[in-house]
Amino acid sequence: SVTSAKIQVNGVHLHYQQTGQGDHAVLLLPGMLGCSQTDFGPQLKSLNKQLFTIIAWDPRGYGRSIPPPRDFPPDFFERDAKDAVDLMQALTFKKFSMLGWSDGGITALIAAAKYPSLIHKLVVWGANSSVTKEDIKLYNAIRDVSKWSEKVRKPMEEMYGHEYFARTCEAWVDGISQFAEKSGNICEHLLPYIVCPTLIIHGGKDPLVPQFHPEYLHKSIQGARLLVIPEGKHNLHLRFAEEFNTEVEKFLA
Ligand code: TYC
Repeated sequence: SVTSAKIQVNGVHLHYQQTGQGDHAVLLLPGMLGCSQTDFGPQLKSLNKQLFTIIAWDPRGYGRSIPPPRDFPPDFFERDAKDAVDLMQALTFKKFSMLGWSDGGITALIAAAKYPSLIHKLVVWGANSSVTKEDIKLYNAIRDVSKWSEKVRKPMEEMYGHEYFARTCEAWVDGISQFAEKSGNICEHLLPYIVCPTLIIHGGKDPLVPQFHPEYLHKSIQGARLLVIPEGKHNLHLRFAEEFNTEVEKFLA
């Protein structure tokens, strides 16, 4: 069974879902505007519950961790990274692994670099450590949520209502574009400080995150492994859940 609860961390009531009884604690980190319910159904259902205790969190302003409403100050990824780590400490999981998707992958990279003694293993997919001109074009193409595919939009509108969803998506595009106004760097400077075993997964057909990004992560994180799922797109952990879960379980074991 999957339980749902809230706990106060850094002044916010963070919501999370939890399942499994294993010794190995694993935190699932959702993508932009995502949360445990919208992003991680197949992982909460099917990852091995004997081996792992699985926590899927809703970052502040996302999912059921509202209020506060979501905002995007220049350090929003660092803030999420600290919230995520402090959440796991509050739940008394001393050391844990992280599975981070997209923006959640960026958060996980930062957390692994800044809190190396707390992180056991790291898996990221659809993540990027910088924002390029090409990325900015792609971001602006999703600013208007009416252009999103029905399949991705519907669970978001059910979670947030149309208004909050549309407004927060625009705020996210502005928020992530802040990095391009500086050097484009999000967390490239932190990658050398990641010392845990790291698996980078990439969908060969990801239309949102160009292949350049996982390749950069692969060459910048010591000892990292890159796994490309040729037919995978951005949501490969949902569309190819069985293969994804199997690979992740092997890596974490
Ligand atoms: N980073 C977003 C997420 O967390 C996904 C995304 C990537 C959106 C690239 C647009 O151009 C984009 N799911």
